[in-house]
This record gives sequence, C-alpha cells and structure tokens, in this order.
Amino acid sequence: TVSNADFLATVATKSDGAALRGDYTHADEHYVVQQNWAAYTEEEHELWRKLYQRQMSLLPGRACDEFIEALLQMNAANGIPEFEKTSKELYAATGWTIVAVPGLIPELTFFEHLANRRFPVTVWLRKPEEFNYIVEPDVFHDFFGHVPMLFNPVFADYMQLYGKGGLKAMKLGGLDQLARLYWYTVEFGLINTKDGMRIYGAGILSSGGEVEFCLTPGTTSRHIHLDIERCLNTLYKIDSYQETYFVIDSFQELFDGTAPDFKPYYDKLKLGEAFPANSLLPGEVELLP
Ligand code: HBI
Ligand code: FE
Repeated sequence: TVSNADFLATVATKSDGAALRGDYTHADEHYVVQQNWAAYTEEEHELWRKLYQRQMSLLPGRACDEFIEALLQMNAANGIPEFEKTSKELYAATGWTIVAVPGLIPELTFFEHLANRRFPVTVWLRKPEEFNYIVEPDVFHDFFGHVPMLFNPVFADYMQLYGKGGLKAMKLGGLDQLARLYWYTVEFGLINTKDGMRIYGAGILSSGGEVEFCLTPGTTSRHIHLDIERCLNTLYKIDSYQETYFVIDSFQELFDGTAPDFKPYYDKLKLGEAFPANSLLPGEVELLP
C-alpha cells in the first residue's frame, strides 16, 4: 500500500497551476468551473461507490463522530454527488458553500475561497488503477475527505481563519510554516474523544492504509499533543505515512490556537532550523505508546 500522503505532496509543490491534471480552459478568474454532473459515466459512479464502501468499512471506531454523522447525512454513497445539493445543505448548517474547481489551484485563490467560506472541490475522479494511490487530490479526497468536517461549526470557523491566515502568511513570508499547520491538522489531524483517539484529517480519512496505521500503538510514528509553534516548525513527509501526528482535545482548541497573530512565530521560526518529521522533543509525551 502506498500512503495517500503522496498525492497531497503536489499541494505543496505545484501551486502555480502549471501542468496539472484537469481541464482549466473553462475556469473563471477564481478557478471555478461547472461540475457538469451529467457527464460522469456509470463506471465513474461505480468506482465512487467502491471507494465509499471501502472507506466506510474502515471508519467506525476510527473517524470522529462529527465526520461520520455529517457524512451519513450527506447521502453520498450512491455515486459521485451533485455539489449543488450538498452545498445548499452545508450553507444552511455553517454558511459554507462548495465550489467546483478543475484541480489544484494557486495558493492565493485557494486562501481567498477559504477566507470567504467557500471550499474548492475538484470535479474529476481518479482512474480505477488509482484506487489506493493518487498523485493529486480528486473529487473523492476533496468531497469525501474534507466536506463532512465543514458541517461542524467550530471546525468550519477554523478553516475560514486558516484561509485568512494564508493571505496574511503570503505577505509575511510565513507560507512554509502555515502550510505545515494545514498538513498536520486539516489533512492529518487526530482528536482525543471520550471513546479514544479518532481521526478528523481528510488526508487520512480518504486513504485506505493510513486510517488503520495512524491509530496503531507501537509504530515508529509519534502522536503528540498539538502545540501550534511546534507544529509550524515541523517538516512533514509527503511520500510515506506521517511520522508525527498532532492530537487535539477539541476543535475549539484548534480555533483558539489559531486566533492569535502568527507574525511573531514566523519571525522567530525563520531564524532557526525546522524539526525533522520524526522528532520527539524533551518533555513531549507519546500519546499512543
Ligand atoms: N488547490 N484544489 C486545491 N486544493 C488544495 O487543497 C489546495 C489547492 N491549492 C493550494 C493549496 N491547497 C495549498 O497550497 C494549501 O495547502 C496551503
Ligand atoms: Fe486535501
């Protein structure tokens, strides 16, 4: 099995929109397109159903309740969903909407969407041979992995704050640091619950292998409590399962930690070396020994 961290790698590297998979010719100035739902083939709907079923068989007891409950309400098991329908329900729940995009979009545009409570969802679906591994985010990763969490009001506010923070980080030269926070929370985040540790990160939730791996005790991967400055300063792996998972106690903690101005962090961290992806610092506790 290959980690689905691989496909997220392109998020960090291909931000100029060049040579990306997907049809960018009909995109507007915000990189928004029509989903063109009628154009999906029956084979694609069938592939979606298989992806959905495989993932769903893994999620009970591993994904957080907020994710599973929202996903079930979205009624997305029967084929590639119509964005418009879920977008209306999402708007009613948290004021977010879904916009269709051709694939990866430039960072500035991505942050502008988030800052305005719009989540960009890629329209195309992976090929059957990419069932376990795909290089770029597709509709399954974006819709199945990301959209359910946007039904949670606190997480939804965090995502908007992240978008606003991205726009600020671009001006302050803090993008490398801030991107690590997205990676370790939105994509690969874990949360402590009364029932045990659970997943809320979309990169894990849309991946076959890492759902099981990330909650397995005794692996070489670290599970440490989220400290924002530590996270901003931690490198990540794009070609393997994560070597560090940052764990939160609540989504409120995530929101509160992100509310302060990050400029002092950027100014300080720019002067030093980032921590390797597999570091355990003095005083840090492994939460899943
Ligand atoms: N575009 N469609 C899409 N999806 C993303 O997740 C995305 C993107 N463009 C840029 C980008 N992410 C990032 O650089 C953010 O991580 C920080
Ligand atoms: Fe993603």
